[in-house]
Amino acid sequence: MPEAAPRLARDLALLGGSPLFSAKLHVGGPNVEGREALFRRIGEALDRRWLTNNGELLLEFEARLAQLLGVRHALVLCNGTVALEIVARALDLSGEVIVPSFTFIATAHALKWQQIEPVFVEVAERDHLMDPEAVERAITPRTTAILAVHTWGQPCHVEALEDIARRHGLKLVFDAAHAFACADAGRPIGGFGDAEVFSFHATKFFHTFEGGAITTNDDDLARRIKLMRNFGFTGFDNVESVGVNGKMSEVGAAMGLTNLDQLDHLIAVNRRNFARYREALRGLPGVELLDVPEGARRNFQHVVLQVKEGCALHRDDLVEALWAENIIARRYFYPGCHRMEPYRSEKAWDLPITDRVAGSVVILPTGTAVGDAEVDAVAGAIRAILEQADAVRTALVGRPRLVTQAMRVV
Ligand code: T4K
Repeated sequence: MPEAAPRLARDLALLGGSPLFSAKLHVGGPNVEGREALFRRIGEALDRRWLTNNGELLLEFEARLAQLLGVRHALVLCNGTVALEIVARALDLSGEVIVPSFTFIATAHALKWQQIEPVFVEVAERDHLMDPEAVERAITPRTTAILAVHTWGQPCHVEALEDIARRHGLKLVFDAAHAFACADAGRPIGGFGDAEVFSFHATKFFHTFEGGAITTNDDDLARRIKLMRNFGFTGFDNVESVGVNGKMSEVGAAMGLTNLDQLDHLIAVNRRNFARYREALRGLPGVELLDVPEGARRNFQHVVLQVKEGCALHRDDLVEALWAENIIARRYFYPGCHRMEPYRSEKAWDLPITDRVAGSVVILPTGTAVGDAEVDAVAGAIRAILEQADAVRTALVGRPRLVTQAMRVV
């Protein structure tokens, strides 16, 4: 392990040098190990001519997930967002549901899409997790549930939230999109609250191309969810409830099974990258990695750098300089759900801590596309950019911003 990341022996790209990486280094570059096993499983599904709807691979995948997570039911779906919507329906949520604003927009949209009002509350600056006291203050007669997020794979304040939910007669759901294979004091994430929801999107360390899962120990809820993900069908010609198509195909399940075989390896890679970032960035003034407590069971898929007050550069300038190097660091979850439509037009939200956190976070690349050399190069770039803060700031004046110009395909 190096004592400090190497300095860049070249000009920063923003200052006229060529980019450090010749191709873009992404946050969330998918893990693509185990191709032989994947292709074998897909081949078997093709041979069976059974491609979706409770196929053999899906059933095996669900059984292995339930065992791994220590839950009675692990129901796999087409993505995490639809999984959240189906949970909201299956639990009959309505009125208002309390959520953090500092989360991916899908957490809020899944509610809104079901005509439920997300009520945004603050997170704690220390860990970016929803503040239970803020939750309690936000409860009104219209509140039906709390939807908490295990942000960056850290367990929420589960006991405090369970206590609040019990005292106020509210449902409790966890958005565990980041928290696959994580645990809270030895208990796997997956078994808390009424249900937990995972995302297996391609950019997650454990993925099924697109996909998600709902875990629960409630047999009735599991039955309703199973019906809802398949149009409400109970038989070939019988529909028992309103439903949607939330199914995962056998190709997705094949990827899931293959990634389950790789799980320990994928976590080990992330853990190693995280440790190397931590060493390489240690003591660098103005920035700090969000740490993971010793011995905590985490997947280490998010390397969260916080740009502190008094840092030589503004967070956005640092990210801009990294993008110039082809290091596509991300500003998750800037600017916060409360500052995006439709929510920002509906109410003047006052969430100063969320604003501060959303304005300070930089997510760095990790996963199997990243090794020691890449970690050292990214950390070295951060160091060099901060050391040349004045020149970087001057170079950015009047220059079109890469980060805000990068439009999504619509
Ligand atoms: N709740 C929470 C707390 C979540 O974080 C998420 C999803 C959800 C719910 C909803 O779950 P899903 O419905 O997605 O299953 C990404 C992911 O799309 C999203 O799944 C994830 N959270 C969120 C935190 O990050 P974007 O908008 O940054 O994704 P995208 O597709 O633009 O990809 C990010 C970068 O990864 C790209 O710049 C390029 C790279 N990439 C992407 C893909 C798809 C690749 O290199 N290869 C690829 O195949 O949201």
